[in-house]
Amino acid sequence: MKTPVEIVVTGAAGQISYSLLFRLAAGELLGPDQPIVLRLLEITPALGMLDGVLMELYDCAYPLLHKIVVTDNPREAFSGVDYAFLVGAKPRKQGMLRSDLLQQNAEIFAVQGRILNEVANRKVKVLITGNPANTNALIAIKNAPDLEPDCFAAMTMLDHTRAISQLALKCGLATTCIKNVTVWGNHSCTQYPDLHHAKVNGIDALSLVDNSWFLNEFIPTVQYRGTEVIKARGQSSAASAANAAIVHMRKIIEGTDPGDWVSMAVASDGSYGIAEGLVYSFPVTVKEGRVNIVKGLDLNEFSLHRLKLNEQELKEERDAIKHLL
Ligand code: NAX
Repeated sequence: MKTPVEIVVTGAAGQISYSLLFRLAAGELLGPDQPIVLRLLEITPALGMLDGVLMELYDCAYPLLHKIVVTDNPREAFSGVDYAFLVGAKPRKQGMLRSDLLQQNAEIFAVQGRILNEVANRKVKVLITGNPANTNALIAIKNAPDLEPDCFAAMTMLDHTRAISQLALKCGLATTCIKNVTVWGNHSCTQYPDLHHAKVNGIDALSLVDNSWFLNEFIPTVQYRGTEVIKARGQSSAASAANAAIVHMRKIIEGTDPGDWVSMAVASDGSYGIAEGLVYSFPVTVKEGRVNIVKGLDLNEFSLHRLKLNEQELKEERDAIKHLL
């Protein structure tokens, strides 16, 4: 039997995890012959609810699920992990300012970054989903000085798959016909879903759709999709977020398709004038586990302005938590 791969999921009793855990256990990340250990982290008050999830995981009798560790201790959860899905975060409550949410969740990611730094596999791949995801990832990176910054990314893959899907629906084609879509910036409503380099069956996407659809429908639909899902479902995106988390990690493991790229929020190297170190969503390719920002794309004034707005917002978030960096 192959050595089991260690995967931690935080916020394991939450709604995203309720989809994510079962897909991981079914082998959707690492394939049908790779056993896994699932390490589930929750806060103490949620351990009771996590018990129910645990029962259901056992009830599936997954052949690949070698062992399950349940804990409220991050050190135990992160010990030797190869892949870390940091989903757990405090939800925004009524009357809570975005800045309060930022402070409270920032503390969580400072602690988790420090502990990953101490006990995780040196080649760990960490995906931060908990919001505000970009800035949480920045905090984790800064608190994990012994791990390479490119071990970490924040999730903008859901925005990316939303963008692909909207374009495919508009063109009446399968999502596989769409390539080179980009989501730039922050995982917030400021994000910039960009079709200037996108191709539909090899043809420039913007030559197939009219500009007013791009500006007035496509961009806001992708930006506000999360809000619309909450309005319709009464709860935030969960299954689609879990799917995006798996797609993101699979791209890290398997690499991106030739001629295509995906969107990931990674530490900026200064590309496109974005301040170095900010965790910013770029078009990236992945080869042999290394994430490379796609360089040299031509950006018009409209796009540059959108990129700057995102940079500004992320700088403000960074400044609000600078005591943790
Ligand atoms: P839930 O509120 O259902 O679950 C979150 C879980 O995290 C809870 O069970 C809670 O007890 C746990 N938790 C809180 N603090 C923790 C800590 N310190 N350690 C471990 N666990 C902790 O939220 P859910 O719908 O699952 O969403 C989770 C996070 O993903 C939220 O921050 C949400 O805003 C964010 N999202 C991010 C997306 C993205 O694309 N980056 C999209 C979906 C989602 O909105």
